[in-house]
Amino acid sequence: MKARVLGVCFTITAAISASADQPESSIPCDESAEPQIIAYGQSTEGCSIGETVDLDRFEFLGTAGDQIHLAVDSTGGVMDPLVEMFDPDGLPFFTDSCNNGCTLMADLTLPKTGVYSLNISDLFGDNTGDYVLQIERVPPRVPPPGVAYNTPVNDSIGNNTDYDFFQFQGVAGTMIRIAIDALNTILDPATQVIQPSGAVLDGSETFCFNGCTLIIDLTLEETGPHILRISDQDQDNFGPYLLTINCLIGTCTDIPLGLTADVNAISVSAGGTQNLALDAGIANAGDRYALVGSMSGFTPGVDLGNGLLLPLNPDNYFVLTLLTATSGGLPPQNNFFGTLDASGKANADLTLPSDSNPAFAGLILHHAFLVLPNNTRGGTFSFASNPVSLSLDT
Ligand SMILES: [Ca+2]
Ligand SMILES: [Ca+2]
Ligand SMILES: [Ca+2]
Ligand SMILES: [Ca+2]
Repeated sequence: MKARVLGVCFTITAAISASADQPESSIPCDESAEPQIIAYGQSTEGCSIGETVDLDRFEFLGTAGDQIHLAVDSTGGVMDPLVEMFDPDGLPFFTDSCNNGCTLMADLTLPKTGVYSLNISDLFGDNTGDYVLQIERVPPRVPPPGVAYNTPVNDSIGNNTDYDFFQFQGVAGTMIRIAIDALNTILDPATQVIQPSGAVLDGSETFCFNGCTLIIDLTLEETGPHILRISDQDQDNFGPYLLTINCLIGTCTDIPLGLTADVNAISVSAGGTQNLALDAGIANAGDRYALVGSMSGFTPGVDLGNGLLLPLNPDNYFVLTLLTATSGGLPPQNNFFGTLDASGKANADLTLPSDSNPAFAGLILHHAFLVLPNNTRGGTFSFASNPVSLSLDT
């Protein structure tokens, strides 16, 4: 969401740190273009049950076995969201509702692969009101940013239904502390940790209320990348928060942080630079990488096989960044193609000169990087980073 991305300007820091918000994706509702396609991780914008008997249609692509979380937040205060879902064969799959401006939430496992239909209306057809729909896959397909131990991260639950995901490296037997400080008076931080096996870590599903700091100590049971989910309990509040993961007992190692930016907005009139830090981990030391971009969003992205997703939607900018990759990128881009150092890291930047074309204002660029196939790996991609946004302002 643009407004939220812009709000990040005040977190600008001199050094590259994990202080910037991860991007969110939304689709504007269009009553005349139903059924509307919604991708995992997206929320709707401007949807409403405009008449008591209105019904809004959506479709999403699901894969058998996907665990999804569905949320419909009735933001107008009175509408009773009724959700009716049909599987790819058109058979009823899920129906539920709640009352009086509530948030309807459901965790479901998809039985089939294909296009699911989802209808939203008002229970009993006697209320109207705005709402937000969001469908998340848990864990997400878009690679989440990495979090290093003992390194604070600022982010936010951008709207009530937002789910934020992070990755950290876990070592079985170590004890860690996850602390989430809600930076307003209404956010109710709620968590879940998903282990490398896909199982939820015992004791990791917890929350506290009303701008609290949630502190949980967990003994890890598996070694490998863990996913941390942060959301608002009951999905009826939003706000910024500060996250830190600390290692309490044992030796904890950091996960590759993926792609990190120092700023998320540049003014086209004043100009500026977005510094990008790339970290694919030591397993990719000495390999070639390419930073690629999109002007049309990061989800659903491009499936690279091998369980990897490049979180960028192909468009003209995407093609242009690919074509210019071997020369280091487009003219404003520096080191968009190169070789990772002995730690699997690199730096790149994108500089917009002052008095750039005012027509660029309002654009949101997304970038992510790929570690390119090399012969020792049999020609497959080995790493795709999280997406990072850059909002071009007036
Ligand atoms: Ca409608
Ligand atoms: Ca009703
Ligand atoms: Ca968020
Ligand atoms: Ca809440």
